[in-house]
Amino acid sequence: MKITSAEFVKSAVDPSQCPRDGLPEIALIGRSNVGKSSLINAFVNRKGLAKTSSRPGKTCTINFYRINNRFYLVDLPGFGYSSVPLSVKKSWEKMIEGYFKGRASLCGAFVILDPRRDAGDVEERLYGWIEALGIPAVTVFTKVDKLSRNQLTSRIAAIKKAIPLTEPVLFSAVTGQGKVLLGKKVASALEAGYPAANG
Ligand SMILES: Nc1nc2c(ncn2[C@@H]2O[C@H](COP(=O)(O)OP(=O)(O)OP(=O)(O)O)[C@@H](O)[C@H]2O)c(=O)[nH]1
Ligand SMILES: [Mg+2]
Repeated sequence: MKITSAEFVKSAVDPSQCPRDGLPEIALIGRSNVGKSSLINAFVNRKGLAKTSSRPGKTCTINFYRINNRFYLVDLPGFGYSSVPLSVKKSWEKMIEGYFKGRASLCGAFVILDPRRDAGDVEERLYGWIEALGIPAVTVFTKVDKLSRNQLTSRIAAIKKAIPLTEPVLFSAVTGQGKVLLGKKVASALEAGYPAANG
């Protein structure tokens, strides 16, 4: 997918603040610090468009990036960041769940996983929401530059035992690996359009 434009449009903390122009959108979801914001920057070739940090908990609102004037990539706060107070964590989770369950323009959701970390209850819940919406779930393993080929293969095999994965994208924001495949997944989610169940 050729990226011709990428712009930050707005941040939202509840559904009423989300864009209403009806463009289709694809959300990036996963635990804190896995590299959701970095993936957006790498994918659209714009360092610093989405704010990133080596400390988890950087993204704390629902952020809309309009790509090619045709669709949104939506950056979400991470799940399971243990250093924020429980009340904040709960409010982020509620915000994300509210967004997910009420967003008619959602065409796809990319679950972002760090292959070095085990997947579990959090991811199971996320895949459950996505399935309930009838939108495609795409699994992306990020930071693959941090592992050897063998390490990566065995980590993915281990994670597959916990959650069923179909053809994950292997991605690195550092080397750019996986950008072409990610573009294809974006294009096919957009092509499939909105699920009937979702308006
Ligand atoms: N080596 C390597 N580092 C990465 C990659 N992607 C992200 N990082 C680093 O991982 C850290 C977290 O990246 P973010 O993009 O801020 O992660 P996030 O998932 O948006 O985090 P929250 O907003 O806190 O949920 C930063 O220090 C990034 O530089 C990658 O592909 N390779
Ligand atoms: Mg982020």
